[in-house]
Amino acid sequence: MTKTVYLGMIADIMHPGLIHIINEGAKHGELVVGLFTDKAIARHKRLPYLTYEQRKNVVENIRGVSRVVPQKEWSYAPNLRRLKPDYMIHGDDWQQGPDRELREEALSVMQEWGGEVIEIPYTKGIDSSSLDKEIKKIGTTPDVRLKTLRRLIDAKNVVRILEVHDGLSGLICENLEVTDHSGTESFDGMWSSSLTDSTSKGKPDIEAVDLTTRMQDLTNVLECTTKPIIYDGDTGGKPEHFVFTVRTLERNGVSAVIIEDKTGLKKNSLFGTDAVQTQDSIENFCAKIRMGKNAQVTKDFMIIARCESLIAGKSVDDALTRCCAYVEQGGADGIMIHSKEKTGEDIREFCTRFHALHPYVPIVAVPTTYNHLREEELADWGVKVVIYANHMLRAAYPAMVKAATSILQHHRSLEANELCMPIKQILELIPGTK
Ligand code: SPV
Ligand code: MG
Repeated sequence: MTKTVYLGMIADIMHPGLIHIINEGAKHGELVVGLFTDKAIARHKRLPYLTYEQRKNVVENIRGVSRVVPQKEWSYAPNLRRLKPDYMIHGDDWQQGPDRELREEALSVMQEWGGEVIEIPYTKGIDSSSLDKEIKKIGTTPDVRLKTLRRLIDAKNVVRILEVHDGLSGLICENLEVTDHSGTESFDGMWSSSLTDSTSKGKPDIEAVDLTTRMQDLTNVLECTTKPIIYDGDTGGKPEHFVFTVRTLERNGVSAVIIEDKTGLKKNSLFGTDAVQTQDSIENFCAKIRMGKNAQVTKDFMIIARCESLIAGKSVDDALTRCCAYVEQGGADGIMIHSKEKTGEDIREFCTRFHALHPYVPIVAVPTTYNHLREEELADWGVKVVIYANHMLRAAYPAMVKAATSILQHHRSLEANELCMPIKQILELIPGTK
């Protein structure tokens, strides 16, 4: 009987190293490729450039591949146990580094039926990680960027978004990674905040900075990043104007706009009931969302309805009634529920109840005041997207004031120097200076 060989692959960027391992695998029998799904990858690495279907299409047309099956977990064990292949093949690079545990597990699982693990020398000089870096340098297209948010929402337990207000904060969101024992953490995308966009221009957060001005600055972010963007659209303005906003954002590759159910002069929500603010009627707001949905060109762009009931001191029931209508009558693609309550209890109640009614509608939360809660806990309540809405600007401002104060106090910058990054470091921060 023909032997079977299992090979797990992401197969995003094809290169000779991958063809080599396919050829080696096929020598031992019928080669089954376990193609990692977006979900399997999302917790461990960035999402592939190609979708699962696109990758599948490429791999099943490579000579030597008998068939392609989805690998839905990061661990090989479930697929190995299901398929019980005679061989599993892998590059010997997993003997070191973070994949060591996967290797141990695969070796012991294969023993359950007397299967064998074949390790072949890793192809030097060409590998997916270095190609990945090269591709990242090229950047992205509006179309690819736009689609990424929906893919992340589908693939991840919780999507982590950071506020950015210029190219530099954009680069932090794009590149920062923190590695600890449980893996590597990074941000999934960016929040273009009305609060920080206005504040960084010395203006109040009252829709005084117009779309054109905000887009000009967002262009700087778009130019040096690839991650998806969620745009804070304030109230969305007049419905007749909102349709143009949707088209502008889409054309620029923004993935989603969030509009809030306020009317009249909008003030920042974190004032709570200290500022007089009026909520729009359910009818009007649904009509505005619908006009936006009808105006969008792509199928992937998202219009997320933001409910201000809890900010306005109203009940969770009121928020639920509104949000259900925004989804059912307005056609909103998601809900953002906002609160400035410190405990997060109102958010917990809203999310658990809304999630039970609409389990597939993504909930967005902005834990600025209830910031003791971790993403995992919010996700347990049904939150899909967590936005850290203002932290880059709030961190930058006190640091700048500190340095400026020191110069005033000492009539020189010697003392401020240690508050600043070294000149060498800032010169090398942005590649391409030299
Ligand atoms: C923003 O970042 O501008 C927001 C979120 O709208 S909040 O400031 O919390 O209202
Ligand atoms: Mg705002």
